[in-house]
Amino acid sequence: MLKTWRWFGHGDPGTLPMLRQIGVEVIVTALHDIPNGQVWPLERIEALKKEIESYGMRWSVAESLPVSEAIKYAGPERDALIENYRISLANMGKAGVRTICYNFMPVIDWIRTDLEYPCPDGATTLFFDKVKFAYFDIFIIGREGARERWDAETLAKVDALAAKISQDEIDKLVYTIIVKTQGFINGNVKEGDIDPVGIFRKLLGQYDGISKSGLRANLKYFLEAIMPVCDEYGIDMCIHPDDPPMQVLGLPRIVTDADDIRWLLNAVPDPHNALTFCAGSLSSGAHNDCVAMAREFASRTRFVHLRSCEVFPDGNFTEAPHTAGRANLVELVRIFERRNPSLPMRVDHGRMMLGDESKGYNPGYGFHGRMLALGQVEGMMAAVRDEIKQGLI
Ligand code: DNO
Repeated sequence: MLKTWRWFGHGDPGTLPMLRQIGVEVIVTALHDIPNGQVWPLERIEALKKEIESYGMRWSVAESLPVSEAIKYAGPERDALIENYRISLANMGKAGVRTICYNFMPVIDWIRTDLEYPCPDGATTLFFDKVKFAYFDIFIIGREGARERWDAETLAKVDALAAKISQDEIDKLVYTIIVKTQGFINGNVKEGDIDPVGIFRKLLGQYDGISKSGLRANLKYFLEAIMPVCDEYGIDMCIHPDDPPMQVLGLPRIVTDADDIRWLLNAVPDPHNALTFCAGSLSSGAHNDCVAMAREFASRTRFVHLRSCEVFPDGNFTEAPHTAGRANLVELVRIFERRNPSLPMRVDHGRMMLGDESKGYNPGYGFHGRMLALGQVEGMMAAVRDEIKQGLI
């Protein structure tokens, strides 16, 4: 697979010269300053592409070209937004950036409750605490019917937490769940927004009455509208699985397991309707067998995210080292490397370590932790290529 790296542009403390030194071949990035829903102009795409090439790397994957909420909930401005999306796609195609990672998660993208969870060795990692998240759902958002979503054991722990949680801890939880993790990926709530909870509640309201099948229909509508452009320019639309792969806050999520992915690939059978195989998101659901899923969906996978989660019996989960956890990255490398050695692959959610904590990296996207992970995956790839060469697999 090709070694790619998610780079957040000129504000990213990890610079293009640094990435070149660690053997990155392909940059994964986006025009992060363009507001969600607006067209990505051809000149801007070409200028960024040229700049990346001047450092000896290529830009061939965009993550993300974000899908506006009104496309997901089928608001009145849906067709105008899809038209803008089609123009952006055509511009990407003209510039030769032909792998697009996107997601169809309503309101909220990836969810964690702790961004600096201490590891025993002194590094920090990302963590999802089910009780804290249920507290957020019931007491902070105050969603109608939220208590029915959670089991009795969790509810008892949530009530115990509610009796002792401080205002600072509440503020931190809000900031983590709806600002810090969302802002840097073109989320709906950004740093500096006043009343993030109010904005968030309003967004949730837009999905009232939208079930799983309703959201599926909206995804199908969107894909059918953009596939002609993808066919014309050879663009792969690679959907990112939901992270974590479960229903949250009363919202439907539709890329959570093998059935969902099967549905999606069959509903729009065009080969450009493809998958980002995010081993981390999929492995954070105890119901998912990542190796079986990779075998089944490798032929429609056009982009790979390698990381691995550890899921605990109480439903909490965390990022495991890339050599451990339930995703089984070694076997995934075997599957994808045999299928297509030039598949773009990036490591994801490294630990924060060795001073990266103070440099302003986005959570999960520090330099040293991802560099370590890339080294580990590179070792797996070298061993697997050798297995292939020797005819062992
Ligand atoms: C988080 C990321 C996601 C991902 C988007 C893709 O670290 O994996 O935010 O980039 O969902 O659209």
